[in-house]
Amino acid sequence: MPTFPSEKPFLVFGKPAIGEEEIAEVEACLRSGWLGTGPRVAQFERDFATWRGVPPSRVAAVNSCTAALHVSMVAAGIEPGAEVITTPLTFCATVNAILHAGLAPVLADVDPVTQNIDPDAIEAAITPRTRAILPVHFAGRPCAMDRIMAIARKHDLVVIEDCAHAVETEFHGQPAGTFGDFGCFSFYATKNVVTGEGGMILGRDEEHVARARILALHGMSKDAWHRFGDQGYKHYQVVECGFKYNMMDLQAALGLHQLARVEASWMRRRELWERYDQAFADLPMALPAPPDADTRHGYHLYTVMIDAARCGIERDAFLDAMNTAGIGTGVHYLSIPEHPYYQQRFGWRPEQWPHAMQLGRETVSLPLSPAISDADADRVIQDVTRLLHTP
Ligand code: T4K
Repeated sequence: MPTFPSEKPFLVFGKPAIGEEEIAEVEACLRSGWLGTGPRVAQFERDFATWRGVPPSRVAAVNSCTAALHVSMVAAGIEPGAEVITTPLTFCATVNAILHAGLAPVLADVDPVTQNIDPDAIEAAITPRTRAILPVHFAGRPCAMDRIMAIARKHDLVVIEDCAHAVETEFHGQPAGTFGDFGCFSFYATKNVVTGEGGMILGRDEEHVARARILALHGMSKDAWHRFGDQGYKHYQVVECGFKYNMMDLQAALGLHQLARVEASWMRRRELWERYDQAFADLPMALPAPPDADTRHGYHLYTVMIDAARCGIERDAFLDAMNTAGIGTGVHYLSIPEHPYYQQRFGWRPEQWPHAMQLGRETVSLPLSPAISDADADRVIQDVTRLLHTP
């Protein structure tokens, strides 16, 4: 197999685009001496609520999307052992959060074109023990929320949207995360809005969100910022057995400016997406399906399918060759049943969900960060084209 070693610096997949504003805000936070949950987190929550068009009382910042998913399922009051239907084509956190909440994950296969959970497969997976659906807006593409919400209403199910890839995503003009009972966002280092580690819960019901906020901080009625103020010390009460999932001001210091640039970053990733689409149009590899009408794609992952028969190269060999060429890539994702833990615990086999299995064995994510330049993108295009054109 041909390789094309490069003299150029390694092009990191998923490199976060951190600006001077973020660096200055983190420095100011450090100099202020208040690093924990405080005014910057409160401001980030308000800005995020404005971004998604909901009142601030319907959002709560946490330290990861995994935490947001876990706390949302607890705050939704789903009885222990109940079944939650989700997708096999996702990061392990989606399924692990269901287990952390004492619930039972049930997988429903994806649509091979959209890579999102298939509503027909959801309907087929419903049993008398089903209590919730956890769709993932994969790669930033909105799930078919009209059909999923119709199924949820018909069977009286809770819906918790995994929006880790979907900060900008909309379905029929409505933001992802505002359809279900809860929407859970990620601000991990490689996500579209970055706080390093971080997450946000957006809830339909203010009381549920208030409970989630308390659960995310040990079950305490007051956080430190509200305990120590000009009016003297205020006692807190532990009203729940909670978790340590609160976001720090240090993280929010990044988020404030990342969110302020969310539209510009989205436009840059769309530019790169279209650049790839044009350049790869005649190559044998399958490209991401174009965004559906009346939706807004979050452009989080640009995933191409390396089918060895069509492309003349195995997916993993393609990954290695790109790495040798100095281009970082990602794999989102080997399907959940490919992983030994779930095979041993549930007896799951990848073949049971054939679409997710095939996508997981062929997918390659190409660099799409707003931190990459046109020249970087042209390098990616050149090396991909060379690899797929070389007999
Ligand atoms: N639901 C879904 C659908 C998710 O994708 C995730 C997390 C969650 C829930 C849970 O969200 P959090 O609890 O984490 O907020 C990997 C996984 O592929 C991704 O799905 C996962 N998302 C994330 C936590 O980990 P990648 O593949 O984008 O990044 P990673 O960590 O493999 O790094 C890729 C490249 O990025 C590295 O080669 C270098 C670069 N990088 C990475 C870091 C951490 C940097 O340049 N700087 C950095 O600081 O996510």
